[in-house]
Amino acid sequence: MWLFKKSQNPDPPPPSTEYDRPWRSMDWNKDRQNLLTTINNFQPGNKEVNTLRILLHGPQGAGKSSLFNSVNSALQGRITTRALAHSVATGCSFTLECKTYKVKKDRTGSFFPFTFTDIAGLHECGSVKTDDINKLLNGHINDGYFFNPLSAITEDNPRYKGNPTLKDRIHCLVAVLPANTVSMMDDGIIREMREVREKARDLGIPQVIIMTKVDEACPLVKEDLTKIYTSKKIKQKMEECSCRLGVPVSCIYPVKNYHEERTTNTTTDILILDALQSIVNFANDHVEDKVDNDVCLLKVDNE
Ligand SMILES: Nc1nc2c(ncn2[C@@H]2O[C@H](COP(=O)(O)OP(=O)(O)O)[C@@H](O)[C@H]2O)c(=O)[nH]1
Ligand SMILES: [Mg+2]
Repeated sequence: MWLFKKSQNPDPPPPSTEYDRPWRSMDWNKDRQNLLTTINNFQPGNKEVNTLRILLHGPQGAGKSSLFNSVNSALQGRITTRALAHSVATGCSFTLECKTYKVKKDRTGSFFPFTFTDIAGLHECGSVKTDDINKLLNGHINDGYFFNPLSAITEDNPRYKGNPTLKDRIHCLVAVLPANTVSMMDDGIIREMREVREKARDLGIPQVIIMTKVDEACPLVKEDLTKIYTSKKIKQKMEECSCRLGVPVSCIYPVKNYHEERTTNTTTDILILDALQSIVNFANDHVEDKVDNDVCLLKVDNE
């Protein structure tokens, strides 16, 4: 009798993993070309700074090198792997090079007016000293410097720049966190990331969070990347990143990097290019603000 009754009232369906409407709008058919055109035409607004410097920062394995490769791939229209992803570092005693990458614009040999500095990141057993990252933010460290996890750079080092100007400084800090493991991330790493973030904030450097590996965090998104802004799981992971790092959700860009693909595709490109456009705009606003501030200061001095 009861069994019969139960079959008449089946269990309620599991709650949906998707929202009815996306929380960010994106035109998956049109936006790629618009984004490419805008980025191709972009020029920094401050003539003293012809290249905007973007620093990638985050734990080892978060997808920093893959993010640079994905930006490069989306802009070139083919898969490229210039930054060595998943470096085979073993143990705790390796040194970490500060490497800056330019992105080639076209076959004439010109470059986009922005660069990415990729440093192997923070991890449990020895990382780039926070003091070194602060120096890097301020433009004191030249490319090719090998970070020593045990000691920070000293002023007598040949790669130390004594009097950096605005063009040498970092113009946007990009923190990279993986969606699939953000909950399990060591508190020490998060603390270090917050410290760097706070330092950047004190210097007025804008910041963006890139949340990678969305495909690993949500099966729905793995199946169909266009569901990224309707997936409840991705929203929840973004809220987690926001809470752990202390940044608003609006500064977080979820992306899937190219990591095993052989060709680029529109949806992956759009997410990468949309994040890139925001990063470049924030960096540009920062260098323009610096000019405005300097002009204000000059005016005050003259009064
Ligand atoms: N599934 C997936 N794997 C990724 C993604 N981004 C990076 N990876 C993989 O994660 C690993 C670490 O990436 P890597 O770029 O070397 O991290 P880094 O240490 O921060 O530079 C590599 O095996 C990548 O292929 C992503 O968006 N999705
Ligand atoms: Mg790397």
